[in-house]
Amino acid sequence: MSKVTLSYPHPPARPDQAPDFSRIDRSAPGALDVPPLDITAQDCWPYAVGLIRVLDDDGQAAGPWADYLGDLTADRLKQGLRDMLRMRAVDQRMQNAQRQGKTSFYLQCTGEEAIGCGFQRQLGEGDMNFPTYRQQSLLIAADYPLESLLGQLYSNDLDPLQGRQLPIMHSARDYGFFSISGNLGTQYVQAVGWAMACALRGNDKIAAGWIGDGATASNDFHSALLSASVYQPPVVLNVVNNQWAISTYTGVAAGRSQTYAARALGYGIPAIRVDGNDYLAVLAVSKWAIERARGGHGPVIIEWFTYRAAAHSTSDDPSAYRAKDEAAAWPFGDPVERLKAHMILRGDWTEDRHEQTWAELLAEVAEVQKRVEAHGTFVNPKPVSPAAIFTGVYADMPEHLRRQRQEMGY
Ligand SMILES: Cc1ncc(C[n+]2csc(CCOP(=O)(O)OP(=O)(O)O)c2C)c(N)n1
Ligand SMILES: [Mg+2]
Repeated sequence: MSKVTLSYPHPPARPDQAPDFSRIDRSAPGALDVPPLDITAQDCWPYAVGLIRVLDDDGQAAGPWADYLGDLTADRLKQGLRDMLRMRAVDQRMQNAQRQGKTSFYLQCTGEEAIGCGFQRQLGEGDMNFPTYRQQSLLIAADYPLESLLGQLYSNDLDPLQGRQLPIMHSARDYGFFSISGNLGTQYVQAVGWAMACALRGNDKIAAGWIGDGATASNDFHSALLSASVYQPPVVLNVVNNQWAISTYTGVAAGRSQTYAARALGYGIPAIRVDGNDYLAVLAVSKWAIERARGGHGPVIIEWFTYRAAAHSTSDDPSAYRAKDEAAAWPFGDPVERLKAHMILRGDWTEDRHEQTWAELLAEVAEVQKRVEAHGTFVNPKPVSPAAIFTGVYADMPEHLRRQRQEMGY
């Protein structure tokens, strides 16, 4: 009998089983200190396999990362909570809009709101994100107009891309949000390239790449890490580990690597792993990583440890492949509930104000939605002019295209 067998990773629980997160280590907030900005990859091992946390289970902020953040004003926390709630309101209403047939496709980021909302609030003007389709929270926290966000989803004349892209594939250069590509992984190499250009220009801007746990299996992930390791550009490389890649359990992309952050160490890139459902931990580590990149210390990888609470997209049904109550059993809770508990503990917030704010934000989104839908939806289409195919590519339209446009009668 051969001793050689192949190993196949299996999720800890399938639909007919109880959720099981016993494999996850929950070290206490404060277990890890704040490393110096010029820390080397060799010294990063504890940070790459540990987990930075600030909020404990009762909503208390504790430890060196809380001190590093300094005193956060009540307004700052309210802004964070409103960002996350606004994100959730948009997700809920757009999910429903897809179910009503008004748009072809939607994809929620439920449970992951803290990551983009917190990170964006630490970026500076002119910094550039290279996001995936699940970082719409970056746009919310960049105060991107809801009219443009929703217009893109309905592909009507309020869509800045004029219907040229799949709904959810936003592009907003002025808000630090590079065009999303449907091909997973491509944005990681682009982020490194952009950061190299920032260094060459000496403009003190940085780039931030974003990738999901599943997409770290792509060649682009490794090419990006190698280029970042060689040229040391100012880039923050984010891995959002939400435990699933559609129906594929995260263990398939991880293999025997202890964490995704640990992958970076082989490339000589410092890495840090963070509780992505802890808004304060997100603010603290984002601040550290962004300061580090801008300070000329080279690339850094952040693994955001989180859970995809909703379906992959409107085309997916997770009840077919994962335990029913898995989201509720996630050991790091829900980011909105955790920040809310912290603010109530500080005396800055109440349950009533929370309910009232949620109702206000839902009403705000519903009002914008109504206005945007008047410009056309899938059930009430108002197609953009065919002449739009001639715009948006050339600054000066070549002669042959000018002729073709005239032949079309525009
Ligand atoms: C190059 C490439 N391969 C496959 C796909 C199909 N695909 C779309 S989303 C997805 C799962 C990605 O999972 P992950 O990277 O964990 O991101 P998440 O959806 O969890 O945010 C796959 C395989 C694709 N879009 N591009
Ligand atoms: Mg994933």
